[in-house]
Amino acid sequence: MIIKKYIVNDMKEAIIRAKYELGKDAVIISQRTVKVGKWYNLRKKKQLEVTVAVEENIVTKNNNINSIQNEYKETDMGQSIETDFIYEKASDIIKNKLVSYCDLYEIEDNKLTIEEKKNFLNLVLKNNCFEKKLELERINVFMGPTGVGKTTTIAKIAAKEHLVNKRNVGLVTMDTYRIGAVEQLKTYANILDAPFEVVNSPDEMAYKINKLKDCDMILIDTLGTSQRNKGKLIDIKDYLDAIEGEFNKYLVLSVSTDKDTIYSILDRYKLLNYDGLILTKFDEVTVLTNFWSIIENNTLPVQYFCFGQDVPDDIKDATLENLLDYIEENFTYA
Ligand SMILES: Nc1nc2c(ncn2[C@@H]2O[C@H](COP(=O)(O)OP(=O)(O)OP(=O)(O)O)[C@@H](O)[C@H]2O)c(=O)[nH]1
Ligand SMILES: [Mg+2]
Repeated sequence: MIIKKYIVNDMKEAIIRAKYELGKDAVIISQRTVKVGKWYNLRKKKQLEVTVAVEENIVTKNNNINSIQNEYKETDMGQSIETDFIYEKASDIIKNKLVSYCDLYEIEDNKLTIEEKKNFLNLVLKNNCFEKKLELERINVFMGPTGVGKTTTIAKIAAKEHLVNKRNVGLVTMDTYRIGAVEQLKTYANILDAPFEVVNSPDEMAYKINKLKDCDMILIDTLGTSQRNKGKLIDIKDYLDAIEGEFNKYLVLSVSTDKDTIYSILDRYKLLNYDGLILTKFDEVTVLTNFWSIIENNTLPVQYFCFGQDVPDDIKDATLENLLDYIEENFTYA
């Protein structure tokens, strides 16, 4: 068996070169993307490493490049091979949009090149929630279902703002409901040497925030609550209504939550008028189904995404560039 690797621009080039050098019986046994810059940067194309094998006794070097190119067109080899990883992982809705796009331009779906599919995906995502960003307000509230990572995310943002942007960050919690919740945020406040306040009732809100008047940035933690518990959502609303001035409200969602539940959270939490999203737990999922369903059903800005428990490292700005890099690096071929 002869095994050979080719670094090529696309599968078509690999097939042509393999058939030229190893003969028509050469078979592709694997392909992987090799990092040469970033693929969505049109000037720096990413390359494919394609591994090809052929039985030693049937290597028949074919010098007629035209006949190979014709043969490529006639076979379905190019189409049967896994095309583009991120496109493959995209949801049916996004793929259907691709089909409509092809109809619009009268091109057949399977005739689009990998690069065109990537550009299309880029376009779909760009029209969506990653291109928008909320103006950072001085006061920021984090809300969402239990255990999605609200408090941990606050600690990550506080640490980054404190260490990198040298901001004087104040931390506030109104979660006096869950045992240990106050201590959890207080521990992070102590580590950062950040001022920390506990708000026990809506009446205390304005006063406690005023105590942090020297802070450039205030991050407020809320108690986690099921989207189905309207009573608790209304309790949180009472606290939020007591905040004076402008502030941002982030809904924190885990991409490990199933998509029907995500729809319901996006819907029921509207009661609290969230302005943007933070997505957590990318490291916990093996498929991106829930992630796609979030971006298909949300037009509000996604501000950050989180991919682990480490404070402050496992958070990034949810730019399209950062997200696609993360997806590409961390979700391996099926
Ligand atoms: N794997 C993973 N774990 C995370 C991530 N973010 C937070 N966690 C973990 O999830 C658990 C819950 O995190 P918390 O920050 O306490 O979640 P919360 O939303 O504040 O929870 P409640 O206040 O109880 O509603 C902790 O074990 C965190 O370390 C993430 O992006 N990935
Ligand atoms: Mg919490």
